[in-house]
Amino acid sequence: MKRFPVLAASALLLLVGCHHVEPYGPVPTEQQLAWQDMDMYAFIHYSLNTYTDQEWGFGNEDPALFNPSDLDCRQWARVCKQAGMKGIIFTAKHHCGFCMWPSVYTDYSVKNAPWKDGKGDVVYELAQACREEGLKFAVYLSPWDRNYPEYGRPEYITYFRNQLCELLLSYGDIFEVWFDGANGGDGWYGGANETRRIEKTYYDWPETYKLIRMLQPDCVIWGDNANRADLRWVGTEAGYVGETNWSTMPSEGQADYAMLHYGVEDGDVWCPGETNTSIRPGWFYHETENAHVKSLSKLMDTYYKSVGRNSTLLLNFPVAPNGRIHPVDSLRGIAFKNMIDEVFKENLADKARISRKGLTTTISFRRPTNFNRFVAEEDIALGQRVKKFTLEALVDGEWLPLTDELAEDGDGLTTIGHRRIICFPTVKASKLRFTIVDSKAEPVIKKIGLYLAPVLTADIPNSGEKRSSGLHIFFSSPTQMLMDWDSEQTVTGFRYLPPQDGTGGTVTHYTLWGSTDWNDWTKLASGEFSNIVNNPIWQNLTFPATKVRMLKFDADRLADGERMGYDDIEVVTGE
Ligand code: FUL
Repeated sequence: MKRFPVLAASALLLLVGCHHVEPYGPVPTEQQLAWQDMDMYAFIHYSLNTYTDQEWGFGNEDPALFNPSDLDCRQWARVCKQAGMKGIIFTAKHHCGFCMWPSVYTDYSVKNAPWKDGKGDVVYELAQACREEGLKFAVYLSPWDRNYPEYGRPEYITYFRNQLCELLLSYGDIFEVWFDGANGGDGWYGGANETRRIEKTYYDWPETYKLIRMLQPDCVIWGDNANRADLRWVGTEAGYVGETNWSTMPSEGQADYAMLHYGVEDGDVWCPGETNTSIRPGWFYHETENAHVKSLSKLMDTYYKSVGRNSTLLLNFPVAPNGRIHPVDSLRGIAFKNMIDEVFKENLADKARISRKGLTTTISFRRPTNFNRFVAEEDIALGQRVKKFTLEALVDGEWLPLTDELAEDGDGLTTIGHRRIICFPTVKASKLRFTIVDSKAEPVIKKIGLYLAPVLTADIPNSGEKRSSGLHIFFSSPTQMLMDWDSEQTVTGFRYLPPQDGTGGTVTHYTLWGSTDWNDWTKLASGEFSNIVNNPIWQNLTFPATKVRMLKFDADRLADGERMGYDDIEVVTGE
């Protein structure tokens, strides 16, 4: 493969001269490249556990428990799309063995549940919904099955592969298969109710991988066993990978935490890390966790420590017992996406002069400019090359070194890979100097960027649920408030009480929108709150009765401050 450097508007190729560049070391396959470009995609955990309030089902839970009142895969897909996810990986079968599709190989599935009189197929409905929303679709098929009588014996491997074939042949394109590492132990096993241990070679993964490659050639395989798959676990479910994250690994052998978390610099195969975590403490829904959905700042931290560290982010949204993603999770997910857009909306380097001398690139501004995020991307199709770089900002005539404030160790300015985001406190500088000081081969940088993230990567005061009136309120940007009921309401009015304590953020000009699906928004009202500054009393908006599930209140102009403030909000519902 030969590549020629191309110079695009916000892209800069940093090379020693302009010539053919040969790939160096292990490089990604087309499938791994396409996967890496997805950046963020969702996990959805939903099974009988949702109805037993468990994380791991034993395998003897009654299928009669599966009878959601309002299961709506389109709602899941819409929420995930609005949250910036490019695809969904669904727990088609979790460790309990209950199949969310009507597998012909077992009775332990939706076909024996009351939902849709046993005629339903959640995998099918979700695959369809993903297609409609332009999302990719993938499956989690637990290798450990605590229900199946033959688990631990050779017969189970045939059963497992048969199920895999059903999933890979009946639901269109599958972008990833996820084989969880939890394996063997106690379980129901068809009534045996015992502990079963398995050998490391029990699953014979190479054969299963061949099957997947044959049936779904574009699919990537996630696995954390000794037979290297296409993607690796990052050693934790807490949502971060090492700041030094190599996409290479040894082709064989069990990997320890350090290898998973940091990759292996001299590994002989390309095996990038996927960072998986849940938007709330558990993978499955538990009502008791409704107040513990991750905050916006926690989610941003997760983003910087995954997508910003040469990884992807697989973010889990559990489905609640009614069959829908809970409004707190959906609002938080959408706020997360809006905040990412806000942070990266303007590459300040686009407006600056960029010069290069050797392996140093200098970005020069006409006048001192505030920034606090640096982004660099290698052309990983040619391999991951950069080992170490430095960043310096020219502030008042003095070069100050910048370091990664999120790094656990050292300055954090190590390898780059697909994308590296470096966060540091805001500097007002006339120049930024980026120097590659160590590289395995000549570096091929395809993009650099400088951004100014709003101070708000912390949470906005007053956000969160407003339980008293049943409203779930969340800010998706400093000037946008979202409300979600997750059930249809007829709204006829909206009331806004500006801040009463002089903290600022009074909205003078507004637009109020309503929607039933997060996609199509109807303008309900817009205009100016007259005399609100001098007389900050309740402001009342009335409009024709409209059916909505969610409202969006935009502050088009604020009297003071940069973030919307409010003392109270009320929505008038009813015909
Ligand atoms: C874990 C499993 O045991 C959890 O239940 C969950 O599915 C998570 C994604 O992987 O190891």
